[in-house]
Amino acid sequence: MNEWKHIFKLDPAKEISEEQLEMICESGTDAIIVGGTDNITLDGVLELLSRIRRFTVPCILEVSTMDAITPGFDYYYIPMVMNSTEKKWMMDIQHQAIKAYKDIMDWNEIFVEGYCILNKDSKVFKHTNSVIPDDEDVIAYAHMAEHVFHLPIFYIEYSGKYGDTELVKKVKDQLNNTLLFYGGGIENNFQAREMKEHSDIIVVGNSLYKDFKKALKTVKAVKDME
Ligand code: 1GP
Repeated sequence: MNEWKHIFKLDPAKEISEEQLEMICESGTDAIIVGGTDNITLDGVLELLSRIRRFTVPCILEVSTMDAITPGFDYYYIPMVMNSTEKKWMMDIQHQAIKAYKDIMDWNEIFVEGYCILNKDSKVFKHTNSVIPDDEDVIAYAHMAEHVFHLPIFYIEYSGKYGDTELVKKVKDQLNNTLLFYGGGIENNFQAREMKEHSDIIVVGNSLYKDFKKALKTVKAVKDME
């Protein structure tokens, strides 16, 4: 994961054709995350997993509901929403999941993400009752992710909206061990490169369902960077 630059995020509740899925999986992206906020069902997750499994690209489940956890993925990402006002999104759901599944959990496959959600209009922001932090707050969350919780990933999430590059850069400058993921509103090569410049890994989601060809090109855009 330390060498990765680009990840596509696919929503099991949204339609993607076979042809498009093949192009995504063979695009050269470093991994596919299966994840979303609304209408995530075990059937939907399993169906998408089996379709992606026909290809060799690493496949990750980003766990958003306990009901849709299944074996068979290469990795599991577990979000902890640091700027939620409710403790359950930071700790309690994860606690319950570990209580239920600890005997079958392989910690080599599991990575916890410190999430900071910065688009107040996104579904995930509302769903998790988050609040918009100022820049100093975000930087403090990044420090907590790295130094308090020793998390492998700090995720700046603008889901659906292109974010503040200056803020992303400020956060990146503070992190040494924790990887910085950026996701939100990346639709073209310029945005992909700009955000990759300031983060470790960019995540491209929605634009696959809006302008597929442009979204696909973001892989090469960041892979060609030095
Ligand atoms: C969403 O961060 C990802 O969880 C990607 O955001 O869907 O806006 O590309 P977009």
